[in-house]
Amino acid sequence: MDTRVKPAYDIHLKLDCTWLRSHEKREVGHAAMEELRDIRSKPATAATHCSAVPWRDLRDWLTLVDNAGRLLRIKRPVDPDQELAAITFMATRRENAPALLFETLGSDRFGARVLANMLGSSKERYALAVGLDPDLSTAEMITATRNMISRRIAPVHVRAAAAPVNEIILRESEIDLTAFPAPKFWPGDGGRYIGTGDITLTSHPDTGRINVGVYRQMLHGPRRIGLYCSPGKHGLIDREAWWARGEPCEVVAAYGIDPVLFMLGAQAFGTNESELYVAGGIMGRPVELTHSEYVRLPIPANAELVIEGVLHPGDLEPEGPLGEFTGYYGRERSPQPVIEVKALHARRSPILTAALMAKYPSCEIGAYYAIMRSARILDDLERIGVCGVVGAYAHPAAASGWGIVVVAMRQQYAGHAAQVLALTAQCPAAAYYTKWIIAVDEDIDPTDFNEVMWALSTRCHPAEDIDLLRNTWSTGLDPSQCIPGQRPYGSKALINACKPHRHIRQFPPPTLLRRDLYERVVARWAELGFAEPPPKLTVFHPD
Ligand SMILES: Cc1cc2nc3c(=O)[nH]c(=O)nc-3n(C[C@H](O)[C@H](O)[C@H](O)COP(=O)(O)O)c2cc1C
Ligand SMILES: [Mn+2]
Repeated sequence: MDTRVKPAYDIHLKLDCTWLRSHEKREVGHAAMEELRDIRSKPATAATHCSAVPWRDLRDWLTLVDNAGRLLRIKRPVDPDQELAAITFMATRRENAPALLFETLGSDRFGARVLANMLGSSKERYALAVGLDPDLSTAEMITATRNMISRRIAPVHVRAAAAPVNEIILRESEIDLTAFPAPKFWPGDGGRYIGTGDITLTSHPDTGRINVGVYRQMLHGPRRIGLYCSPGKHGLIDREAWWARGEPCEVVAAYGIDPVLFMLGAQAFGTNESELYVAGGIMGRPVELTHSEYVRLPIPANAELVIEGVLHPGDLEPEGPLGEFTGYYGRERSPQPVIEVKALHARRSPILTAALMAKYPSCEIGAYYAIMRSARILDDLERIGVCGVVGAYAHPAAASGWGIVVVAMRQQYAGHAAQVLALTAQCPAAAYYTKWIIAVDEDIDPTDFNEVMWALSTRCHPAEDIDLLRNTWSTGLDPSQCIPGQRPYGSKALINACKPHRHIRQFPPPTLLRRDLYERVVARWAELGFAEPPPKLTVFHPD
């Protein structure tokens, strides 16, 4: 099935990896050239993997969202100090709320706008971002995502003069970031956050690999921004490597960014892998970068607002806390590195992307994250080689997809469900945080909470079917693990909600429709007066 919508334009980009260090230019540049040739040599609609997304930047994508009726422009003045977050939270207490473009913001002196709930709980906006049919089911989007996330396309370089982000360039003392409507979200937040729906680029001094990470950034002053990277994050590894050499760590941060770079910046890949290549693979076209002025990193050519800066060893200021994706405040205020801003690039009336962290469905880490995490869990299980896994879903309502994973399987032998549960619980994509791993049979759609509740209530015998793993990988952001001064050792419940394998032959048959009757009713559905389409049933009474 070609699930991609057709690209709206052709790609004609000049390839020039001049930001790369000379020793890797040849290799990476050559690979990129090969991949571009590959893209161009095939007709755009020939196969799913070579069509590009039908947008070029955040503004283009917002037009698609607007045309789909999923963008609300708020023209009335709104205070970025907590009021913007309050409106966003209240507007998103139901699933599939529209994206919110705040066009008039108190305290704004730059003519900036703020986009909130960019993706949130909307799998349709995820589909519009990655070029899928928005009507696909969640399970179909997970399958398509597995395909896309495995591709790599090298970024390309566009001339600085042609880069939209260079409409306005300010240097050193010309810069005053307090002119931007950086939101304060929750009453207990430690300050205004210019960066939440952001991306931060750093490089590793040994390899030159450019990392893209979403790390929060608190505004300290006109040219000073706090950068919080938690332990193990690649931005922190890069920073420590530069500082170990006695050199400052250069960074580029974008505060208004397209949805694919935002989504990829929040996914963990290998330490030596650049998210820029994965983003290209997902978009079916290269990420466009351009030259910076001060640092040796590239800047995203189509971003809305970008800063170049440096982190100096020992330059720390108190940072945080911030209301988190768990629905609680995160870590205590602590000294964190500060970016000294050297240059600013912006489009006119830039759109800052702000990510509200809150409990579902108000959290920016919602549908997209659940789909991507599920895709990567299924990739891991396939790589391990366990048979019979037919689906998985990391439900977004479970703390943005971190808390619960449901895995659907075809039971093939005694002990099979226990094996799938244990492997799912500890596979790299699912091991962090996840507390509840639930195995269901293949007739249960793991993305449908009602089906999962049914399986738990009718096929699971708690005294027999629950095992615990102790001292597992977790995070202090889990409020049940936040004892100050202690490392976060988590635990996991493995819940077998499959039909008991021992008694599978005696297990009562479920009440199912006969297929011929289902099809007859589907044919009569409209005639019977139903306006909505009939439900898609896939499991029927055996003939
Ligand atoms: C909106 C949002 C805010 C985030 N804030 C932070 C943060 O402040 N610090 C952090 O270390 N990770 C944060 N993350 C998670 C990282 O983006 C994620 O772990 C990502 O994998 C980091 O990239 P890396 O793997 O290249 O280090 C945030 C994610 C999102 C979506
Ligand atoms: Mn990374």
